Amino acid sequence: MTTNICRLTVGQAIVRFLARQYVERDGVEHRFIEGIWGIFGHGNVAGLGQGIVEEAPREGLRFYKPQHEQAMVHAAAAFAKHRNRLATFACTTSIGPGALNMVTGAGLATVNRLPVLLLPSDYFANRIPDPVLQQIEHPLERDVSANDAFRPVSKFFDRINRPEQLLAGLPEAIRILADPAETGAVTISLPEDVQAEAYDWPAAFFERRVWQVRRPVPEPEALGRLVALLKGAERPLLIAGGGTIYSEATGELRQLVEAFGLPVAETQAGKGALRWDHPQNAGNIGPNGSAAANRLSRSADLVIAVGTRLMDFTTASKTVFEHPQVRFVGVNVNPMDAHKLGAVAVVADARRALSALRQALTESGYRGVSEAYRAELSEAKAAWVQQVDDMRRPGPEGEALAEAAAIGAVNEAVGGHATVVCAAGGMPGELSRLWRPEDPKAYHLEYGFSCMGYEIPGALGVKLAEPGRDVVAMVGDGTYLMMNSEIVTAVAEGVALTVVLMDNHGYQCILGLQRASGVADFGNELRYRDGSSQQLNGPYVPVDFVKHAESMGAHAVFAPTAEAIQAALKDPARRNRVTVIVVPVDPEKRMPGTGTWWDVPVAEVSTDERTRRTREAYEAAAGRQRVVFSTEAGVGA
Ligand SMILES: Cc1ncc(C[n+]2csc(CCOP(=O)(O)OP(=O)(O)O)c2C)c(N)n1
Ligand SMILES: [Mg+2]
Repeated sequence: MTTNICRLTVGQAIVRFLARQYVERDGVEHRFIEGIWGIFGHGNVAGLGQGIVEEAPREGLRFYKPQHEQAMVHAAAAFAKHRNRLATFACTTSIGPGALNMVTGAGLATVNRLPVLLLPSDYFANRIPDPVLQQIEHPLERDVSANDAFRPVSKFFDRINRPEQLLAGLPEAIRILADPAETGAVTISLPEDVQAEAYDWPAAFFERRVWQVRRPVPEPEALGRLVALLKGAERPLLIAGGGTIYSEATGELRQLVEAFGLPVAETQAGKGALRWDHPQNAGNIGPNGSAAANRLSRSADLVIAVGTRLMDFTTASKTVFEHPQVRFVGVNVNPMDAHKLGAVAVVADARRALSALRQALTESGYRGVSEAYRAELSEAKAAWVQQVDDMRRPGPEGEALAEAAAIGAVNEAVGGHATVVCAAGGMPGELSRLWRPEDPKAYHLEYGFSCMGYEIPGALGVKLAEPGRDVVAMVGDGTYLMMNSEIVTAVAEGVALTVVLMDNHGYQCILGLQRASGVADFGNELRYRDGSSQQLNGPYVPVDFVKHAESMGAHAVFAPTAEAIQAALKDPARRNRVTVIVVPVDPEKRMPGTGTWWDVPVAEVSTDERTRRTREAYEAAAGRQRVVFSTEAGVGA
């Protein structure tokens, strides 16, 4: 029956299929693949590229062209993060370098558990013209290509050597992308000849399909164990991770912690789960955290970790939980995360788990934490708020700005509902302490991969996800020099984002780390070579970032004071154009440490006395790491 058959190329079929995939959660449908990003080359221009021009307009799919393949994956990941993983983009590249440029973006998406669909092209399946331009010829394994580099950084990988393989490959790709526990980068490698081949597809393959996004309920036994542990605990602490926000569990979180007086510490991905000024919000945990949250973490006897991967920046490399009998409960849709730190695992959707927990606690007669513990949280929080006020205040007039004061000025000007976007450098550790989000989408930190270069394409992705929101990318000068060219894309798309660039002459956070590791200063600042010196120790290399940004079509402002920063941000024209605000900051006005530890190994032997002393301190600190936590029910028993 010819009516049940569609004859299309692989390229055309992919576009038509992707356009018709939807996800549904809480009774609301979302188009899952909102558009296609691509950079063309011989690998995809005639295959998938032809499919896009023929199918995408008819299907209502928009095409975007970035300036760098890595950046388009960042934009897609940021878009998905802002939309709580209910929508993303597909990304197409040519073979070889274009494809490999996406590998870093794939790693970022997979680490952060964000869905992105990658469609790199591959060399010919028929292998007749081999070796083609950009083909790596593996000497032993003819079926290995550059795209095999995607395997370790993808949650699903398929190579389509015959058209009909798509019939199984594409639905599986969408299933994994839409699954809250399995999601990450999904890669479908497309040999260039196969992309152009036609096939008689069953029409049913292109029917509109709605994928249900799972919200698994907690098992009653697991919930019962959690209730028993909580009732026996004297100093419980809840950690809110990114999963709390993706699951839209922030309302449930608030009700739970208000009902029982539980303190909440946030991770980088979880910051904003509660408003910064919510009385139960102790602030961020770990080496980038608040004094209040870290104080409570040290003495907590029960830690309920919700929607977090428990990375080293959350656990202070496993030193922040000092209570000898501390127990963990992992509430996570992903079993691997739920079981970390020897936790009692509640493998469930965060929203459903928190709601079930509140109900079960109420039914059990639980009255919440003690008055003394509540008072301790309030006092610690009040003291911390005061400290942050002090750190955000600009110094005396005429002195160079500290980065902390510049961040304070930005936050004052844009308020608690603009989305701040950041990923790498010193700023993540400053923003986590200083920024004051007033809703769960106001703080967008990519701190799973902490990838320099994410910020500007990431801000573009956020702006596409919610065009009405004010979006501010905070970038270091190092990050800006690594990846700035999506400013051109934002200009071309008419997407009004703002970039605040902190110029401190190079990689100051790594210089700080170098000093803390007992290593002499070298190789981190942007300096000229000093004569015949082996190191780059000459004067700073000046870069005119204002001119650079202007050359790409942005409106650029030099803002050396808190007032100048605020004036630039309050300019109403900012809402209609790409703005780059260049802020010179004093590299030596660093924020004070948090008194927590981060495991960065120090050289065991050295001719330098400083390094030897640092190694001693390192060994003492490493000795406080807790490698194994008890899995026995201990709290209150
Ligand atoms: C792609 C990538 N390369 C290297 C690093 C390691 N790294 C982390 S921060 C940093 C320096 C960032 O410099 P800048 O953006 O100027 O921020 P600052 O340290 O001055 O705050 C480097 C090299 C990284 N996170 N990502
Ligand atoms: Mg810098």
